[in-house]
This record gives sequence, C-alpha cells and structure tokens, in this order.
Amino acid sequence: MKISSLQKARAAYQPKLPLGLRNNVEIKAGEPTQSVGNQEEIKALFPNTYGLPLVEFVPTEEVKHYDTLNVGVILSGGQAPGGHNVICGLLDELKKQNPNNKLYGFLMGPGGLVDHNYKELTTELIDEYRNTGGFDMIGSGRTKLETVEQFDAGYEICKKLGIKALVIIGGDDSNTNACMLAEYYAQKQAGIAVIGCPKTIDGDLKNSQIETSFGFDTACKTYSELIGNIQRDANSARKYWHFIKLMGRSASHIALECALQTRPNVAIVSEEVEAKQLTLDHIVDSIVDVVANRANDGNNFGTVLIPEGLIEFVPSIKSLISELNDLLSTDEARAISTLSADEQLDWTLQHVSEANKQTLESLPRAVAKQLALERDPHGNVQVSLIETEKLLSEMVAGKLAKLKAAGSYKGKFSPLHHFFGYEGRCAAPSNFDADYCYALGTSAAQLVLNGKTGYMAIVKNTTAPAAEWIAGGVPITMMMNMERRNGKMKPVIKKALVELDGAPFKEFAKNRETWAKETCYLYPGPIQYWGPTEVCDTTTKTLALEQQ
Ligand code: FBP
Repeated sequence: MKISSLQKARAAYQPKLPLGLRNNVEIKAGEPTQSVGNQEEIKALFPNTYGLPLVEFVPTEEVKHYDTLNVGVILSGGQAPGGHNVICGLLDELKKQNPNNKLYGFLMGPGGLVDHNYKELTTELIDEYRNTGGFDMIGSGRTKLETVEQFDAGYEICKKLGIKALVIIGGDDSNTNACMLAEYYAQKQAGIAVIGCPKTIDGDLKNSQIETSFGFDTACKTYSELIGNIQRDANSARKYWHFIKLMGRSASHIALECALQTRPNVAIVSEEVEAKQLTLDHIVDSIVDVVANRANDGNNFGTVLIPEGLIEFVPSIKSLISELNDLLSTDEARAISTLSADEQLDWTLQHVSEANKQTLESLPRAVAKQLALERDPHGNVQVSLIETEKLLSEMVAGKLAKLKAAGSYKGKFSPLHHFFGYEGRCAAPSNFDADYCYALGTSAAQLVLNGKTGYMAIVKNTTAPAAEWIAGGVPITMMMNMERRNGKMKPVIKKALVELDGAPFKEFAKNRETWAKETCYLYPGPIQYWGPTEVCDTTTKTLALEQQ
C-alpha cells in the first residue's frame, strides 16, 4: 500500500494505555446490576445475561496463562475514527497473552458473519492500519442481526473456525443486537461469548458507564476545523450567510460540541426545539432576528449550525414520523416499497391521519418524500439525506423579503449551504481517539480472555491523562429499556440525547446571545498529533464540561 509521509510517521505512534492494562491484569467485580428501565421485562428477555456485575481491570503481580483462543471481530454501522485501533488493541493483547491466538475479521459488517465472509487478521496486516481512520481493513455494514437464522449462521462459521468469542464494534443498535446474540449463544450453551464496543461519531451512546463513544472526538474536531475556516472566510469577505448542517442522526451532541468549539452566530439544538415545542416557523423567526440584527450593525454575514436530526424533533413532524414508522412496518406498505418515491408519497398521503397529512403536505415535496420512504435496517429515517440547511435558508429568505417590503430590513442575504458528515467519519483519529480505541480493544481482549459475555468494553476517567484511565466492562443489559421500534415494543440501549440541564448546553446557552450579535468566532485549526499536550491531547469540550 502506498502511504503519505504523515501516515508513515503516524503509523509509528504508540497509543497510550492506562496503567491498569499495561501488564498482568485481574478482574475486580462490582455489585450485580439492573437495567435503566423496564427491569422485569428486560430480565425476562435476557435470563442468562441480565444482572451481571460491572467489572474493572486492575494490575496484578500474578502471571496469567491463557489457553489458545480464536476470536472474531465485526465493524458495524457508520464509520467512526479509531475503529482500526480497536482491532489493533484487540489483536495485540490476544497475541501478547498467547501468540497462538487468532483473530478473524468478518467482512462488510454483521452480514459477513451471516454470509461467512471473513479473513484472518495478522499482525503484519493490521500494521498497515495503525492510527488510521476508516473501516476499510474489513469494511462495515448495517445488516441488523436479529433473527435466529442469522444467529445460527453465525454459530456455524464460529464452530468451523474454532471461534470462542465475537467482538462487535458498533453504536446503540448494534450493541443491542450484540446483547441479543450473547443471550442466544448463552441459552444455547454454544460456547461463544459476545462483547460489544461503543462506537459512533454521534456521541449518543453514553451513560453512567460510557463517558463517550469513540469517533466523536475526531469527527467534532474535524468539523470544527472546517467551520472555523468558513467563519474566517465569512469574516473576510463579509457577504455570505453559511447554513451548515452537521451529522449526528438524532441527538445534537455534534452540533453543540462544534458550537462550543467555534462560537457561530446561531446553533440549533434539536432537544431544545422539542422541549420548547417549537415549530419550524419559530426556528426560522429566531434565525431571521439574528440576521436582521447583524444587518443593522452592517454585518451581512454569519454562520448557522443545524443538527442533522432537527426535523425529527419538531413536535408536529415527530408525531408524523411516529405514525409513518408504524405505517411503513405494515405488509401493505412493504408491498409498495418498489414503487417510485412520488407514488410512495401519494400512497402515504392517503393512509395517514388528517392532522399528520396536513403536516406532510406543508413540507417541501423533497423532504416529504424522504420521510415517507423506507427506513434504514434499524428503522431510522435517513436524515442525512434531508436538506434541512436549504429548507431553513429558503424560509429565512422568504421572511426577510417580506420584512424588506415592509421597510424594516435593509440588509443583503446571500446564503450558502454545507453538509459536514462524511468528511469527518474517516478522519485520522486524534490522539484521544487513537488512545481511547486502543484501550477499548485491549479491554475487549481482556473481557474475552476472562470468559465474559454480554459485556461492552469501557474505559473511564478519560479527562485524566491516559495512564490514569480505568478500563473494564459493563453488562449491556444494564443500559437497556423497552422502546417502540417498527411498530413493536423492543429492548434497546437507551440513546443519550443532549440534556438541557447538562453543563455543555448550559455553557452554550450562557453565551449564545453574545455570539449571535458579535463576531467572536473561534478558529480551532486542524487536529495536531505532535506538540504540547494541551494542543494534542485535549478532549472535546462536551466531555471536559460533563466530567468536571
Ligand atoms: P452509527 O450510528 O452507525 O454510528 O452511524 C452514524 C451516522 O454517521 C449518522 O450520523 C448518520 O445519520 C448515518 O450514520 C448515516 O448513515 P449512512 O452511513 O448509512 O449514510
């Protein structure tokens, strides 16, 4: 493989490991756990993996000997910086504990397990991918592992390859499925453990045990660099309003973090929109106010950050999506999924309730079509395909034109549109993500070596220097509750949305009026890999504020 000189130098970077994972390790087990909600239902659904204790790895003098072990690894869902380092940490630790251990990578996501597509991952192979972004070492996919046929197909290939444990690196949906697989294999006494690992740039897989999901740090820093560059351009040319949509399917963690890093003139937080029951009109009015006020000061330029999932949080649209989710899971709807998008929308309009029909009809047809189309395999609206940035700027332009006609606005409004999502998902991991992921992979290996199943690898105390991080495992059932998905109540890991009484949002709310009026942009610049630790090893502002 041809690599750039930066990649070459970066490949030599040795991720920092917590002291607890550097040498011989033993397990300290805590008290039995409970799920975050619906305890009785979750317990009944997961009789073999419910209630397990939290575990922590602590150093020991005792030298451990482990039998030879074959392990499988799967990358699941959207790419997130650092995934390769999880695999490197996993294989390095497996080989360190017994050089005969083997690691198999299933190709293109969970589908590789079901379809028996795999390759052995050797140290020589993974060396090319150390500290790189992307998931291209083995590829990723969104196949949802949920049927007994899929679980049995996985069992067959594990038996053939002598695999005794699977590590599934994924977000909340993938880890929910990892837990179902762990339970199924435990109940079947298949002798295959399943361990999860918290991945997603969205930052919404976090709770009392998971401080952050990997990839959030690098993705936010990458988007913030780009936003900073745009703000500097805006402040130089002074003629454009930039409407920037940011990835992060549901929760607004990415938009909020980027706002804290760059101080834009406007940043919308979907969770606030929902809590205050705001309509699209309210949101547009608040942007119009900022644009008009800045125009009064002679500033016909600015930046607006828009979270990708905004549309789903506007209460009337949320109610519409909830009805559509149920409607789209019916056989009748499945039967028309081969029709054109226009025909599917017309069919949908005939089948929704009157109130939701009005909402659907009030939206631009392109947006309405996206909402009425099929969901991704996990039942989510594909919000990354909805051009909210254009929708909002067109509505703002319409209102400003009316104000101009009435003589109360004299500025100029030239909007430009951006969507930052895929640009950040495969960026080379920051030092934080490189270290965090390597430690997560090492923890996953230790969970596997110690015979654990139904756990997710975790690393805590992440705002301290890496040497002081605390590694261990959390039972996946502990993070579950029952939620409605595709028309049915299902056990799922609870998604973490932005908390309006949390420190990151409060910090933003305290400053946003000043940021709206004045031009006090921050320009964070590119991620740095070498240099002073306060430049290279900082965490996100979200993590720092949450853990302070
Ligand atoms: P995961 O939840 O699988 O980590 O994916 C997150 C994400 O990047 C979202 O931010 C985005 O909405 C979605 O994936 C895009 O999906 P796709 O990669 O299928 O276009």
